[in-house]
Amino acid sequence: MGGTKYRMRDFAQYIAELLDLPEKNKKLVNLTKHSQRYAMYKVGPVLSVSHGIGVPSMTTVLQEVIKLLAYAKVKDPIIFRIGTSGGLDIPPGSVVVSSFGLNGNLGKTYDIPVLGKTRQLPSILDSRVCQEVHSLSADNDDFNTYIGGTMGADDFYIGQGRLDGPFCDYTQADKMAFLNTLKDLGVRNIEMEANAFAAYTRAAGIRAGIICVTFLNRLLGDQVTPNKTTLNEWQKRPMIVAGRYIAKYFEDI
Ligand code: R2B
Ligand code: URA
Repeated sequence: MGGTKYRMRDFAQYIAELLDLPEKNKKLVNLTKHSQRYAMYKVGPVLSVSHGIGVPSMTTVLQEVIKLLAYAKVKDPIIFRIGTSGGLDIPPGSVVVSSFGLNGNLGKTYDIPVLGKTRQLPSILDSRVCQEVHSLSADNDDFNTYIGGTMGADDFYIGQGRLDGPFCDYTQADKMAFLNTLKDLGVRNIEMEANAFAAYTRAAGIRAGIICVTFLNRLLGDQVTPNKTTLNEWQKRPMIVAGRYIAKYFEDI
C-alpha cells in the first residue's frame, strides 16, 4: 500500500518486471477503477493498493484489503506501506524502515474512539520483517537506509510542528524542542499513517512493515524544496527496498 494511485501503479509495474511476471508486458488494470477513490493492481502474488492521505483514508482501505485477503483465503500475507515522509537528522532522500509507530501525543498507540470511548491500540511492527528489510540494503545504493520510529501525525502542518502553515501559534524554539524530543524517542521520520497502520495490521495478526523515503531533514526546515524529478526519483527508493524483500521472499519459498 502507498499514498497515491500513480505510485502504486508504478510499483505494480516495477514488481511485474522484477519478478518477470506475464503482466510486465500488459497494460495494468485498476481493479477499483469504478470506486473512483483508490487504485488496486494485482501482479502475480502482489496486490498494490493506494490509500490516500492520512489515517481515516488509509484505515478504510486497509480494512477493505484485510477483508479481501480473508475472503480470498490468502495464507500469511505481509502488508507493506511504501511512502514519503519528513526525516529527523538524516539526509533527505534516505529510506527509513519503521520499528514502531508513534502518535501525535508521543504515545506508541493508535487512539480510536469506538462507541463513544477511546481505545488505545499498540503501534507495534514486526521486528523481524523490519530487520530483514533493512538487511537487504545494498552497499552500492546511492542512499542510506535506517531503522527507526515513525510518527504518524494527523496533520501535515501544526501536527508535524511546521511553521509554514496557515495556522501557527508557537515559536521556532517550541518546534525545535518538539522535534528534538521525537529524535530522543528514537523517531527517524514523520508521516501521516504509521501509528494506525502498525496498530491495525498487528490487531489483525498480519505481519507488516513501513518503508518511507524522506523528502527533507525537518531539523533544518519545513519546506520540501527538491524539484519534481528528484522527488520522483526518491519515491522509487521504498519500491526498490520493498521489491528486494518481495523478490527474496518468493525466491526462498
Ligand atoms: C506522507 O505524505 C503524505 C502527505 O503529503 C501523507 O500521506 C504521508 O504519510
Ligand atoms: N509527508 C509528510 O507527512 N511529511 C513530510 O514532511 C513529508 C511528506
